[in-house]
Amino acid sequence: RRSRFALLTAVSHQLELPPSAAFGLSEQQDGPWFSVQYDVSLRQGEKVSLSKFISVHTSRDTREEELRMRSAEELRLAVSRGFDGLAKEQRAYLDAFWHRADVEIAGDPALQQGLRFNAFGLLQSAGRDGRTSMAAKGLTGEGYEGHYFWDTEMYVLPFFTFTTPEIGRALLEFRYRTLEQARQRAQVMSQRGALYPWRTIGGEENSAYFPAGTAQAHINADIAYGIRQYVQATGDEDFLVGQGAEILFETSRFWVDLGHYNPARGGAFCIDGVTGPDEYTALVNNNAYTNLMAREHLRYACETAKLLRERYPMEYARLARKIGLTEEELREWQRAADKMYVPYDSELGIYAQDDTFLSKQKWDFAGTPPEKYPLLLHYHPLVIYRHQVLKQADLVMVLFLLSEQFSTEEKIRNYRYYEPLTTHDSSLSPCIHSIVAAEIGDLKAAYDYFSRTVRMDLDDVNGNAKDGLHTAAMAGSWMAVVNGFGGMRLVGGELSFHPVLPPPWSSCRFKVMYRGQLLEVFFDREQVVYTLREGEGLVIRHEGEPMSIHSGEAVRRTLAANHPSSGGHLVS
Ligand code: IFM
Repeated sequence: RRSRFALLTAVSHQLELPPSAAFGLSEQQDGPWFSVQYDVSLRQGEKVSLSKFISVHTSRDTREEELRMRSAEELRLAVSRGFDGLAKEQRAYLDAFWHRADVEIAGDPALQQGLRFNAFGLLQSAGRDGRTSMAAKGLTGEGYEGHYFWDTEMYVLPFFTFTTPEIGRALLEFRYRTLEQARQRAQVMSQRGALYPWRTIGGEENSAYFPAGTAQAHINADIAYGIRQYVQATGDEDFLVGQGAEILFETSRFWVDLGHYNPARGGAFCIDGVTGPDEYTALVNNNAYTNLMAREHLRYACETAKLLRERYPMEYARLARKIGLTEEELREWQRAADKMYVPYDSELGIYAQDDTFLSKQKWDFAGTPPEKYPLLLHYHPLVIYRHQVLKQADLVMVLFLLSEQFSTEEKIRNYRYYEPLTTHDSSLSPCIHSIVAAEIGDLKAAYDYFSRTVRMDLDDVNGNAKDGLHTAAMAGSWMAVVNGFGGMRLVGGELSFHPVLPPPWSSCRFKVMYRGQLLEVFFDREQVVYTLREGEGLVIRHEGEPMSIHSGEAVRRTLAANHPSSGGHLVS
């Protein structure tokens, strides 16, 4: 009533009867309930079939006064195509989807089923019109009130970027459409630029509990990361020039205004009073994930400004005028990035999750019985915040996202420190641990974490599937195969692979779209075969070695026996 959002659902029935069958129809209305009853007399062996055609229209696409007319037309069209015609169209659509998105694993039917269930669920729930996104629970339940989170850019978007890029673009367009609300939000927070809401439907901030809500400013950097990945994977500079750049610039302004050059840290750029991805640690200074991702964000904004200035000077001038962008600001973004503070503990040889995390008391895991998990349902947040305990991947996540910035030894040390402190009380956590575990050669952990993710909803692993599916984990299961076992990374626009097969499987096959070309990756224990299914040719890296693949060509490589990941052993 308040939003004046109107929705109209219309139904048309097509009843097919034997010519001689007697037939009666009655319609009833009881308050808001409307029903239609058909009475048909049949002889044994005769059959009756009822096709139900349903249309759904909203005032977002059609003016409210025209909804009835529009629905009637749509229904007429649907009935004229008939069930078979519509099913054929749907099949063609889904065949095209599976052709690019299917992942096949041989030797594990239950996990195979989970992967397909997840891909299909993602497709069903993703917004495609640039005005809607992907709710944390998709369209499947009322958990999180239908809100969109960072789950979209960091989990769901990669799946679409690499399989169905047109949906990837639509998800990012949603952020452009809601940029104005993000600008207003930054103002409310007394900052310049734009701050995207932690949870939203229409673009406004809908978080009630700010320590694990608005304080998660990393969402700005997550969106920037999603834009970069999408643009590098698709080559869609049209999106970057027309929409992405404005998002990147406005959100960069927020960072330089939020942070400060701290004399107590040798003049390094510090970001205080934020919450990182781990929601069991709140309102901290210098969350390493946030600072590393903000640094990347600022760098990419500077690169984008340079690209636009050189290649799209008119569009750049127009945008700079529109948002009042100055050269001085660009220098400031670069300076903040160059001087970004990243907390590091040289004694432990690891990154500190934030300025105070490592000095806190460790959570008493041995004294916490299984029924006390998830911790958030049994302990006051303040109790949890005082301890070294994680709800979900935080520093471990950035080891994957900015993989090229850490050595294998660093990854191992950091993973070994944070993994035992992580409860995985968030469904967003196991898939990320699976990916990093695969990279450092702990195949058993990688496989266990993957198994926990891939059937999360089919087996109701977290006991809350009644509230809706876990879309981030669903997309995370795709990432665990492609980025984890397939070892795919996109660095500087270059696609690389480092496949390793977990012991229970006999082979794995997936495809990725890259700059309009479709690459198939098949690997078993001995070899990997890269085949360019669509496209003229591309250059990728296999275990660091550059290789060209031409149209229709299959290139084979023996899998290296001495890499930490291929032997399943662990470098310590
Ligand atoms: O966005 C996530 C968050 O990281 C953990 N709690 C649930 C949110 C929605 O899935």
